[in-house]
Amino acid sequence: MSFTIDSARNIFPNTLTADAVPATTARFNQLSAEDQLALIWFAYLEMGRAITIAAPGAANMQFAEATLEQIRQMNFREQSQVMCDLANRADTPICRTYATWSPNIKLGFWYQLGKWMEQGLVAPIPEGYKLSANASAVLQAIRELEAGQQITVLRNAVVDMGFDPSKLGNYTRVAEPVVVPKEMSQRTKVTIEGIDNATVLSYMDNLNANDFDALIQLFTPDGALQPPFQKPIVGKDAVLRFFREECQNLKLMPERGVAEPAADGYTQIKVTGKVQTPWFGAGVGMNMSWRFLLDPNDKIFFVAIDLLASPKELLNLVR
Ligand code: ECH
Ligand code: GLY
Ligand code: GLY
Repeated sequence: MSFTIDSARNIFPNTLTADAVPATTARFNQLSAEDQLALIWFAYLEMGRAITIAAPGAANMQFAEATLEQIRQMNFREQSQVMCDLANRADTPICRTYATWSPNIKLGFWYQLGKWMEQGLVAPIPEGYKLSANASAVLQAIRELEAGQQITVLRNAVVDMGFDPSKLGNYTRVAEPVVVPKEMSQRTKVTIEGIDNATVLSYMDNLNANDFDALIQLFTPDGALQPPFQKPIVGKDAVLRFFREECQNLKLMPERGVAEPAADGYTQIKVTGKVQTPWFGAGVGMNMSWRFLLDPNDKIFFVAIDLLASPKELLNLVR
């Protein structure tokens, strides 16, 4: 029996992922648009007391600028309508534009609207707005998550807003420009307790250096990458596009791992450690695992990246 992407997804089945994230997202999605926006506003204010969101880079904002300007010119009623349309995934010109943006552009767009809401330039959540009982319960559930899970729920909420991209037909994807890879002299090398596999070490180092061309060469032509809470992205072209659009300036800090032979000369390797996003830097360390399945030539046939249920899972390397 040789591996398929589907069978590869089941390596290291004892990995406990943060199920609270999709569960909370599902409850969030049941709420009215007004409740969704108000809930995120309250969560954002509360989180902002503990952690700081980095301002989006200019490169990131230029693509949202025209839409942001258009919204800034509107009156409060129209602005509230646009925000509700986005939460409702309505079919409007702005919701269609939003659908073409990469996650970081969507996040940068809301970052700017949030600033303008604070400054009184964009319609606030009405004073004294009272969340429904369900929305209050979802907000409470978010409060009880660890920070890495909280920011994942927020990111997912933002990514899912706007018109459904799969209904757009042919369109041009809009993402921030790809940065040049780090200078060789600026690069760092990870060490992972229990792991000396060169492919896994290069994966971490190349991703940390934004060297996506070197990174993609570690994959088999039909190789796949499964981001947290998503279906696998299959094939070198699609994986490379994902790296360029969504994986710049991440900081991977793997800590430990285990490697063992699998069927047909393959090797399965699980690594656990922390990951930082450029949006929060050292302020939020996400507890992650990587589950690699390497072919007999040590090329990556499959890698799943998971957000772990708790810090305790960092020590769980059983298979
Ligand atoms: C306001 C009210 C109205 C509604 C809204 C508002 C604004 C909300 C704002 C939210 C901002 C949220 C942000 C969240 C950022 C989260 C980032 C995360 C990143 C995780 C990345 C990971 C990467 C893992 C990977 C690894 C690999 O090896 C391969 C690649 C990859 C308040 C106005 C909406 C402003 C900024 C969670 C885990 C390790 C899979 C990528
Ligand atoms: N400040 C985070 C980003 O632009 O990706
Ligand atoms: N997907 C990378 C980030 O949001 O920082």
